[in-house]
Amino acid sequence: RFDSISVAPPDAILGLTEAFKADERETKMNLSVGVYQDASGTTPVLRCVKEAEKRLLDTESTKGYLSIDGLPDYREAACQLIFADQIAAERVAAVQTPGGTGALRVAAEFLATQCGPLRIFLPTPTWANHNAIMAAAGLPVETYSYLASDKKTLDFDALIEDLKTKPKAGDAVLLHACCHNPTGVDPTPEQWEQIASVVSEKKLIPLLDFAYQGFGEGLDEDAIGVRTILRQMDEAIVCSSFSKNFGLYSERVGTACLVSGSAETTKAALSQLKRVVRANYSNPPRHGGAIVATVLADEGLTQMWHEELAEMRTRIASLRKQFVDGMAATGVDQDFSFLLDQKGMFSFSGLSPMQVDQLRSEHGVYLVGSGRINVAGMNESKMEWLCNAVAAVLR
Ligand code: PLP
Ligand code: TYF
Repeated sequence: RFDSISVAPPDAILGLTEAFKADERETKMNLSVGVYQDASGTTPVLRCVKEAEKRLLDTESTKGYLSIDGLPDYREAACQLIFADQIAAERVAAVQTPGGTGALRVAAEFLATQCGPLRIFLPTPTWANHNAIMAAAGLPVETYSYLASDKKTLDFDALIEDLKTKPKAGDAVLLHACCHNPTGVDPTPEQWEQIASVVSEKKLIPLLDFAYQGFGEGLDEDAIGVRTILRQMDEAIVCSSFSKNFGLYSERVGTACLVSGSAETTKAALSQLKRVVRANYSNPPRHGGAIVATVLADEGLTQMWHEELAEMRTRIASLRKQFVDGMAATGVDQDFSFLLDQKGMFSFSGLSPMQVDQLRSEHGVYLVGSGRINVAGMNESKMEWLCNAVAAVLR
């Protein structure tokens, strides 16, 4: 029976990192997967995380199962970061999940089983895994316009028009809370107000994917989308992740938060979220959540985290600038200054699939086929080399 199984296509992004590792060229650069690399080219363990781990090693007294919804201190700290004091705790049902991906899957199964029948609307383009996660949970997927045809800016009129005309009351709409993946193009605060009014008027369920809090402009600044929606509406689901902002990629730490209008509704929703969790992975892993809870319970470690996060954020902005300047210095016709307005790790470079192929085969620079660049994978010491390689395929 197993001999009829066919080979599944590799993950369009993670597959590239395997190819990159196998590439024997000495000078190469991985700008595919969304992972932050420091100036030495490594993805560091944050100092605040190391310190929290030391403390945990001394104080942790059990490896017993966590409850289905995870560590209470973790959940409280995660919700505080997302909502600040805007939402009363009794209105938030939160479960600690294995990463942002786990949060999205829990949210999607919750929507499919508790709010259906409904469809979910994803922006075009979006993170490829969104489609897979929603489909796996049994949610029919539809799309709404996002990126303009220049591939550099938001087509806001088309977005609003689509949200007004395509979904029906009760459908869900997935919004990237900040640092849109793969484009780096985010709505302005005024645009968030308008998005929130349409989502509210149309009685849609907002599902906010918040995987990059702190990578755009700052922890609170990046929460503006979530908080604007929740000023205009009682209900939303937020899926957050500590993979990027704590560098806890492999520890799998995220949160699915459901906000409702009343404590009673929240209680019922939490019981259903826990039912989804039980049937998937029973309860979340302890270590990553314990790290986050330890850091955020300690003023000194929290301060250290803020500094380390700010360092990653400002370095990415500086890499954007160096790349734009470096490309201008090569003398190519293309102007890359649009990268300066974009937020987070990613931007579309505008390179065609053929140019992306050529960049990989001739120069050892790995981008995703769409031309998406992970700016956080660039490196000061190899910037000139990178710009020359990109210029070579543009000529
Ligand atoms: N959502 C978006 C938009 C992402 O880019 C990612 C990236 O990994 C995730 C969710 C999931 O993150 P995690 O690694 O925490 O599962
Ligand atoms: O978009 C990215 O690069 C990150 C990491 O299946 C990632 O979100 C990529 C692909 C994938 C899981 C995570």
